[in-house]
Amino acid sequence: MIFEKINTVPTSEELLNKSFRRATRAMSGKNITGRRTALEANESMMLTAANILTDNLKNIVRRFPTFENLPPFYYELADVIVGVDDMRKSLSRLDWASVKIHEIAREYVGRVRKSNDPLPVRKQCFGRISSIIYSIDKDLLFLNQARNKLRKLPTVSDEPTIVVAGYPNIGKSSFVTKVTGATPEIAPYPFTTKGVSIGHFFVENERYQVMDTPGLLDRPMSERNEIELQAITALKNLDAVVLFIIDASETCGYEIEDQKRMLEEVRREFKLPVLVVGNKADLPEFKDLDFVDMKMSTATNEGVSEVTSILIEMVKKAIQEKELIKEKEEMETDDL
Ligand SMILES: Nc1nc2c(ncn2[C@@H]2O[C@H](COP(=O)(O)OP(=O)(O)OP(=O)(O)O)[C@@H](O)[C@H]2O)c(=O)[nH]1
Ligand SMILES: [Mg+2]
Repeated sequence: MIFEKINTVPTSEELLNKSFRRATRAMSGKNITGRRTALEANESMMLTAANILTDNLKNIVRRFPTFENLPPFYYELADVIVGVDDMRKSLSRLDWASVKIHEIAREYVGRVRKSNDPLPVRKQCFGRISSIIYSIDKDLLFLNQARNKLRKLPTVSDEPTIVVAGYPNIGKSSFVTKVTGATPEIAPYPFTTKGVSIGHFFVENERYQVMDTPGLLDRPMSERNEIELQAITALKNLDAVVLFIIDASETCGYEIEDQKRMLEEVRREFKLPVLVVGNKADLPEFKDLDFVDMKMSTATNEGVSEVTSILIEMVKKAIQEKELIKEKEEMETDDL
């Protein structure tokens, strides 16, 4: 999973406890008698505590991804789910706290050296460090929530993809199982309880990804909220085409008119190439429909490999067009 490297983000309380405990432990067993050893002891307690805090804060920041480098699909999902801007702000406040704590520790090391009684100086230092850490309490909590949500994002690779859509019970899973020849892997996807299932197949040494999207692309777009729609359109960042399956026998329990309406919505929302295929061609109830491009039966295999070949051609073409656009854009910026 792409975000699995992010560890739990500790609370401010946990951070402080950990660092002060360690600082105290570093001192235990040392025989502090004279002024000199007392100075050294307090000095090193402050430095230990500060180092542990700055190390911890830096580690948290480092383990979060650099959002600019994320594949666009994940960037968009991360943005929908937690807000990339808010994450950036919180992370930069952690950076700020880390710098500040380092400064405070150095300042107080200087003060301890000049003082007759180092204990109150050290206590004041810990007080200031604590209030810095408490001031980023909200950021730590927010980042931990973000982390928990990001970890649930699906493993979708940046490779040619076929997204399978259509009403429930029309043969989406049957198609995915047929072409990938295996039980697809189930990956979590925000807003679907069932997750998306992802399978792969190879043609001429090229790997293709097939996504079955139960609960995601099996009901009308008009029933969805804004966030859900954005999560769906994150898919457009993939090199993908949509296979829209119609149950032309209506044995799935949904009328052709409703299925057709959903198809129009999918076209509108996705702006991806769509292949419309009538499934269950083996049934006597099957109807030939004018808006359907091809027909198949995942039960008898009729038409399945033809549909797959057309989909592959469509993905290849989509990728070529994308590359042409990119080249053109690069040439235009060169001209400037
Ligand atoms: N006769 C016939 N039945 C089919 C065909 N394809 C699928 N079915 C049947 O239709 C039912 C639904 O198939 P699935 O592949 O589970 O459909 P789905 O679209 O994934 O359904 P959900 O995951 O519930 O949305 C099953 O009982 C299949 O056996 C077909 O080509 N012909
Ligand atoms: Mg299914």
